Amino acid sequence: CSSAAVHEEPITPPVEVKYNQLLINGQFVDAASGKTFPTFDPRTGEAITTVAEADTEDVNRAVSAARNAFDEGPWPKMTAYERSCIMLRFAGLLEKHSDELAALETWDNGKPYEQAANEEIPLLIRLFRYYAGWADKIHGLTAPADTLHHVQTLHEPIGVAGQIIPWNFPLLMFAWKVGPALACGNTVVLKPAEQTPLSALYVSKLFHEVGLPPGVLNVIPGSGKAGADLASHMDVDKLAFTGSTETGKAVLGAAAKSNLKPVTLELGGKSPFIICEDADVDKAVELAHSAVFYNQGQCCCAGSRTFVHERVYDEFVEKSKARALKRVVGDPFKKGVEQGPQIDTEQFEKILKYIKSGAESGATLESGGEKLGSKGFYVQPTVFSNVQDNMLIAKDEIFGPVQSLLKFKDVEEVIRRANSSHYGLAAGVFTQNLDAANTISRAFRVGTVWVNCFNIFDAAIPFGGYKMSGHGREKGVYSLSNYLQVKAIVTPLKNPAW
Ligand code: TXE
Repeated sequence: CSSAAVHEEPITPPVEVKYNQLLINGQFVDAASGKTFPTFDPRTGEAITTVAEADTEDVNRAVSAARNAFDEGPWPKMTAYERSCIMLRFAGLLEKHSDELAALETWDNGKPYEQAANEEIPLLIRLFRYYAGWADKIHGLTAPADTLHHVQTLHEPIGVAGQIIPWNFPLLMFAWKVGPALACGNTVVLKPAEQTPLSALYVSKLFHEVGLPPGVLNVIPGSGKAGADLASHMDVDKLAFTGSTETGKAVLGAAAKSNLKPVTLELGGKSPFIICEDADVDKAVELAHSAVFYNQGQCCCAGSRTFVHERVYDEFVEKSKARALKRVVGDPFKKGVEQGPQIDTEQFEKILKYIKSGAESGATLESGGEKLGSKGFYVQPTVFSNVQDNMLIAKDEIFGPVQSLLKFKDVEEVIRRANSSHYGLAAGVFTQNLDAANTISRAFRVGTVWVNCFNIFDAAIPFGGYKMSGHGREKGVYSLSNYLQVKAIVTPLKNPAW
């Protein structure tokens, strides 16, 4: 791959860290214990800054602020239109701070600046405008009863929402969670991932500048311990989590053992991408490449099992290898860089272990396979051919820049193989044949199917998993029901005719 930039001195990020404390009840405060933790620059492995580390006492303080803002405070009692206006003003201010936000996201996460600036920050803004649009359109209905009763429903906020997010898309995960919760009138305690706490603090400060009342949105950086405290808290009414399947199980268990709060989970994936025999191979190679390598391969929906029809398989392998060798890896602040470093040493080691297991289990290493540079967490774009379904690289979520190319003969066979996974998050199919596209899309046991495209995210497109990829849907109209209670109000009627 084209990787010269990895060996150069890191570019100085065009942004400063302004906020590194907990944000509770509208104020930046230190942790009760005074403890802090470092957040690292994935380009070098060196600390960017230290951040206040929330523990049980801080979780309690944040939940109590959110409780108060819900029970007494203005948020659920404001008109929906007033809430919508604050969210719209927030989106406007985000727009003004786009450059700093993109830079902060790149610095803390390692993703290409151009990706953050051109794709993620605009989508962040769009998501808040989308949810601001919903705020004053959420309402119940009336229903005809068999008895002499007037039946109406109210769609009410659930209360205090605990939200735990990962590090791969820190600001987008913030928007997917906070947007619908606030639009529906809930208050929030959000725990960002310990790897990437900076951007959530920054945008939450901006939110308060446009009139968000204190206590409505509290942000508590910290480890998994703070997340676990949130999940088992008796005063948290709803929990939303994105992360690993293993932690998802722990969160669900903690919710069950405490107050049975409803939980939405967005977990891992091992998404199949099926390339049919009629595919335009050049286009399919490019799409399959970006499906798996996007965001350094750190996407829950990454197309990490590329099934290619046997008639085009050899050509596809050659071209995928050539494309991976051309992938520009380097300092994510540098123009034209397609791939930055992985998030941290843990993920970096995990990926290299999977690459080793792929080679040992008999897959053919076509390109990559090594780390890059002497500093930071860079991994070569790696392509394996001759991958078999039972190999670990075809079963586990690697969460890195590793493409597995599998061969298939016919549609029925590939559907069965694509579905034989504990995961069911997303899938793709590439074909010019409408019947094949319809048959395959309907047969996939997954929450999102991309036909002749991949990784298309839009505020209106719901996202979530079947099977062990999770519960519930985020984005789109479906996301609102995660944050609403339905109350039926029944009143006797005197006159059936009226
Ligand atoms: O996840 P964790 P990690 C997958 C991916 C990755 C693996 C591990 O395969 O390699 O998970 O990543 C908080 N109670 N995904 O270790 O631990 C934690 O602080 C409550 C897929 O980063 O699940 C962070 O805020 N919370 C994924 C969040 O959970 C806890 C994105 C996610 O961390 C907790 C990221 C606990 N007991 C990783 N322990 C996706 N679906 O997009 C940790 N946390």
